[in-house]
Amino acid sequence: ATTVPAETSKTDSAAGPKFLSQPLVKDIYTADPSAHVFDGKIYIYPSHDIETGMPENDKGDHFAMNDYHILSMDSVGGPVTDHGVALAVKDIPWAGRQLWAPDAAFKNGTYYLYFPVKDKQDVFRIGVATSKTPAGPFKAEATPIAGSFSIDPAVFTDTDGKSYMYFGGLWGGQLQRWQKGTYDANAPEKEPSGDVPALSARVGQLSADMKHFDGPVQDVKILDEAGKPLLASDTKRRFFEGSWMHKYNGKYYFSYSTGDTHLLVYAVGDKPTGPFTYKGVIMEPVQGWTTHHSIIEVKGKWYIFYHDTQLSGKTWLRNIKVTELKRKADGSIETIVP
Ligand code: FUB
Repeated sequence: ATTVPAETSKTDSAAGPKFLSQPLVKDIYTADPSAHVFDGKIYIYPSHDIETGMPENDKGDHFAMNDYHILSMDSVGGPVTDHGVALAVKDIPWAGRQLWAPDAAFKNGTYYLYFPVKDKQDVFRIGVATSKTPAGPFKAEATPIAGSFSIDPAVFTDTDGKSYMYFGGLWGGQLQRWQKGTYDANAPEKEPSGDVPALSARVGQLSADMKHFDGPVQDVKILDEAGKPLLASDTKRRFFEGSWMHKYNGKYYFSYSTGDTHLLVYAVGDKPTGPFTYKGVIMEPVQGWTTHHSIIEVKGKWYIFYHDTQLSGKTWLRNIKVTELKRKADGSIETIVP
């Protein structure tokens, strides 16, 4: 493990804490940060971006990542430790290419790392790997999670101990190819457009061993203020990728990226499986095409982890950041202008 001192951890009264909205690490490129507090420490499970020379296209071929590095911090703004390679494509028996945005969970004395990667037929599936320590290394199961597909797993454990996985992503994430319940290799590369219900994320409850779905996977229903499902034409509000779930004051906040309109938005519901009513924008567009986030509470304050391309200026070489998430008295989230 290597630890990078928090050169940015001092505060300055005019600008506020200097670590906010600055790259958390600079010696590797990182993206898609899924943050959790495990054992009193903050662990971040990001993608590890690399330069491969793959062409940039709407299928995301330029995101050709090979491994994960897990990062940790004792506190937000403190030194960041890079724990080295935690899992690599070569160690996943069924994997082909492209290790995309992961997430992690803790249960039964075990840490679970959930990861999307294309199988040897070039179809995205979601796998799970386990470790006795939060920073790994992780050992992958021999096969993907049965019934999983597409990308961007986000695992949420409710206060009653039940865990749920939210997943899915359009375009390169292949969600549009699963409209009939099986993979359709001939489906268009983009989602249906116009005034038809938008495709949405999926959610499935996880089994007690955290390695299977316990029952069928459902659509995440996101409704407008009139109770109608968001339409495909509503590109500034409809789901694209990058699900996250957090609970605040007994309500379930489902947040996600709108992809080609570059927003992070949220919808609120009364159950972890929805339906959710669209509420607003969490973050305006960042520098770079993608933005992907997680939201956690640390010592009574809420933070959003996200990425942009400040260090490289290149869409496929991103850097993760953190900033504070503020709410109004009614629980609504204040929009962040990065
Ligand atoms: O990192 C590859 C992909 O880019 C992720 O899976 C998406 O959420 C987007 O951030």
